[in-house]
Amino acid sequence: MISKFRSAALAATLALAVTPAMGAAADYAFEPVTPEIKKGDDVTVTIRLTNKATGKAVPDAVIFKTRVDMAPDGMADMESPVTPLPSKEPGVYAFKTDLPMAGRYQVTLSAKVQGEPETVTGKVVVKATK
Ligand SMILES: [Cu+2]
Repeated sequence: MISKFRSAALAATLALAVTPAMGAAADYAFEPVTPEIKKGDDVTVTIRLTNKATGKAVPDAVIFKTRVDMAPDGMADMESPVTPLPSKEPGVYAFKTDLPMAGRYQVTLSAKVQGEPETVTGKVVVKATK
C-alpha cells in the first residue's frame, strides 16, 4: 500500500512539474529560421527564440530538451534523433536531425532562459520537401 501511495504521490508531483508554464511560454516565441528544408539525413534545423514583449532575439538560452517527430502528419511515433549544434547567431539555435520523408515535422523544445525562472517550452513545425 505504501509504495502504491508513494508512486501515486510521485506521479502527482510529476504531473504538476510538467504542467505547461503558460506565463513563461506565452512571453517567448520559437520560430523556424527556414520553415522548409529539403528532406534527408543530417539536416540542420535552425530555430529563433524571441521575446514577444521586446521583439528581440533571446541569446544564451539553454535548450535542454528537444524532440523531432512527424505528429503534424499523424506520425507522432516517427521520431528523429536530435543533436544540438553550435549557434552561429545570438538567439538562433541549431540542431542536426533526420527528416527522412517529405512532410511536416514538429520540433518540441524546452529551454531555460536567462532571468526567466520558468521553463520556456514551444513547438515549431518545419516542412521537409522532396
Ligand atoms: Cu513520416
